[in-house]
Amino acid sequence: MLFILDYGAGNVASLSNSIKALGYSFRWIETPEDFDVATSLIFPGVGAFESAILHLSRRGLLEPLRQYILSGRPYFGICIGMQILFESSEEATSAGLGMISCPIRRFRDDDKTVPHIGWNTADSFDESPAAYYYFVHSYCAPYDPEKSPNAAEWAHTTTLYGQEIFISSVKKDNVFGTQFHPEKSGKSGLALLNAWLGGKHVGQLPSPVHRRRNGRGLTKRIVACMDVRANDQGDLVVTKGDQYDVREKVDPLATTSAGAVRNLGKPVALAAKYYDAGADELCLLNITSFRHSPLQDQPMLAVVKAAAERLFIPLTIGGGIKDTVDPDGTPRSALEVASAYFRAGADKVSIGSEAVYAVERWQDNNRICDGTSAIETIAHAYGRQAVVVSIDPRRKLLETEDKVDGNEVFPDDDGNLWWYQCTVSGGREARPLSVVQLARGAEALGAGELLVNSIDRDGTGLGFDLELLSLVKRSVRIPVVASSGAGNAVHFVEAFQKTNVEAALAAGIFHREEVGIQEVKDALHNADIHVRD
Ligand code: 1PR
Repeated sequence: MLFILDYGAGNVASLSNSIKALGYSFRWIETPEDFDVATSLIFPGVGAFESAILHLSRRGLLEPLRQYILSGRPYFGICIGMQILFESSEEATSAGLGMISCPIRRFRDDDKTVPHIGWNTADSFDESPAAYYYFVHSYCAPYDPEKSPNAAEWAHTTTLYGQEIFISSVKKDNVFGTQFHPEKSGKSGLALLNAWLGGKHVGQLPSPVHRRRNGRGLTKRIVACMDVRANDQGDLVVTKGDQYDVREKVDPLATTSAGAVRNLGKPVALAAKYYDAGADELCLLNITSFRHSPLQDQPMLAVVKAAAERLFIPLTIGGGIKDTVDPDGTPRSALEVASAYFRAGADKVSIGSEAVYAVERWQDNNRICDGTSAIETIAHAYGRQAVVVSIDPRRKLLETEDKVDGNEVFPDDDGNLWWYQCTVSGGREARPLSVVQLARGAEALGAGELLVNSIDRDGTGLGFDLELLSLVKRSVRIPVVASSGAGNAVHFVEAFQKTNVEAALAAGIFHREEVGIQEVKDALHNADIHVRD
């Protein structure tokens, strides 16, 4: 019987969906005795090494896990489930299982953004072609055969990130482990899981024979975004605004009614289409959730669940991640809201308005992180890689009372000075906070990634706001996703070449089928920008 060990952090829904999609059934490890009857075991983990060890120890599962692995029965550890095989981690004071004598270390961030988020190749030591898998982690096992011969003996594949080579999968006897997430790695991930589930885990996967590394490192990511809201009939639809206005303008041909919410399709069907077309990631934003509690929004949770059952790439859900009160007066924390989305199948949550308020409070509090904001509580529970901050800035003419640094102020052609002002509630309210102040504050509070929209460019097709992206990119060390304004494939090339963002997102051109995801990737290939095939 296949068992899965869940230590309560991260999205195990993805793994369970993948296993079910491959036609296998499983049970969850609930008690130490379950290890006795398990004939194979998967331990997936996102989040922190320390909390994994503590959680397993508290539930009395750490020693049974060690005994299970030593018994020779098949084990597959994913991410933290692989790292736990090592002796220790810089992230934690607790020791790991110590089967691989090498410490897990934090990536250096002098030459690259940390966490390492996205698609990279797992380069095998034989001649098999490198496959792309999805990674999300800040700590890794460095590949250094001289310093750690025992670790090198276990190394099954390595991966290049910046100038660092790390062990991206390990294999020895009954034990297999991957730093990447096969359950989030599309078809190549499903194929790997299927091979392991089919019994190819004991010595039948390619053997490590030490060879050159052939990887090119992390790819740039193409993200398809769906803004979701109820239309006037109450159905959840994918909509798309022009500068955030999602209602139809007066239609001279009268084929649609002016004022109606634009309907560009059903969220799950569109999400499935983009997965099949090769999107690297998907994003669903519940754009009117500021009006009510997402926990009451069962249709949206059902959409996330149905999408997660159909897609095996990372899914970000945004909208309404904040402390709320249910209509019956029950208070709900932002962490509870995020947890509901994670349980439904989200891999990351995106926080908009609440991040602005949190950074304002942080600034007023002498930049002290007191652990209470939504960013902090969710990052603490699920890891910072699970927390995206979505920024909705708009250009604003500089006035004497505006408190912005000189390097955030730009002149226009007429000599006027303007800056990027943050907004909340989908652009409805401007706040006295600049985009750089928000980006830096969000990073300090624990965000793992920034989604940088532009109200001025949204839906215009004029291209990404390169000035805005460069400004944010040079202000933080976490990954930045460019959003708003893509009108053709060249706009993506420009964004990557001129601002070095990690990912670029589009909505309208994909929904209206004006540009395809493959067309964007072909243009990037031709410009020698590394993307997943
Ligand atoms: O504030 O935490 O509840 O989150 C609300 C989220 O909903 C935020 O991420 C905010 O950006 C988003 N949102 C709110 N109102 C709108 C709207 O359009 N009226 N969507 C909205 C903004 C922007 C992108 C869009 C890109 C690309 N969405 O998601 O997809 O601009 O579009 P394009 O390629 O067509 O130019 P909270």
